[in-house]
Amino acid sequence: MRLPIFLDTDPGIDDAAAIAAALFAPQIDLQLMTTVAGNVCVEKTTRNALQLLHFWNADIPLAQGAATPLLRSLRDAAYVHGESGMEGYDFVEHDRQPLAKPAFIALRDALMSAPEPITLVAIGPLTNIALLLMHYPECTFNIRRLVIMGGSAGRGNFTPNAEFNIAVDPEAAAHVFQSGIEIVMCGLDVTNQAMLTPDYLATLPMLNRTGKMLHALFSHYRSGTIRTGVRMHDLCAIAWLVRPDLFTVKPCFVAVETQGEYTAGTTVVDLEGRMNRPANVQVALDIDVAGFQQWVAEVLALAP
Ligand SMILES: [Ca+2]
Repeated sequence: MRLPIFLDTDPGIDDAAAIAAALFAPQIDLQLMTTVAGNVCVEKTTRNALQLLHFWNADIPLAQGAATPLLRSLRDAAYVHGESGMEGYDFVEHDRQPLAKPAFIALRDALMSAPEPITLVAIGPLTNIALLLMHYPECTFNIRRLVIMGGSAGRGNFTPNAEFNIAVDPEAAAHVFQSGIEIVMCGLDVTNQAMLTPDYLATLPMLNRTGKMLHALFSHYRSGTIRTGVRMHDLCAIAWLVRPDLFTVKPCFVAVETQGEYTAGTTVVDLEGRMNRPANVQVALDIDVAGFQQWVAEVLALAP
């Protein structure tokens, strides 16, 4: 039986690769997509997500989510993903529209009517997930777990200590991490290792039209280059769903710093149990990189 998931995303170039895997990994049943402001503003992440669904002719409902973090103004990552958020490929025009309700309500409605518990996957800032849990805590009975790309047990990639997705909306992340739902955190500890090699990238344009499109996007990506390899941060969260055996995971207490003048958005990961608090997050600390690369190649080969 395929694993039913709802995917919250801010495409985003590595998001595009993650969406491809969520659509074409045979073990996954992608039932709902929601967008959030992050890599670029939410109008652009929504447009990008709809363009990707149209590219793959995928009939997945999509709801647009939060335009800003809960309390802060948006600081985006257009310097990594280009002005549009998905620079490098000319997608065709289409008339697809998002659902006529905001993401956190679409998530509530879909969770309440799902016949079995759903795995939430969040690969952008956690604003929509926090809004869902704040407004509709009754939904948690039907959340199997939340798998995120975000955070770090070590250093950051946006500020010295904070990873981008958490740093954009620390208050949302703090609420989600304290909510009591089961959380798997694929942070920089694994995602910085999750490189696709230049040799593999060079084969993508010949693989299929998905490979051609992703190669064009990767050529404009600034988290690595097509010549040195690209980091597939968001793809790690999808990989964990299908191949948890590729990851070394440790249950830890994790808090999100929201007050620090220099450290807001830091995930404080209590690896040694010094704070004597119960573990609230399964933290991915290591990844079998060769196994990951092989899995990515297998999945992308299944795409059109
Ligand atoms: Ca993302």
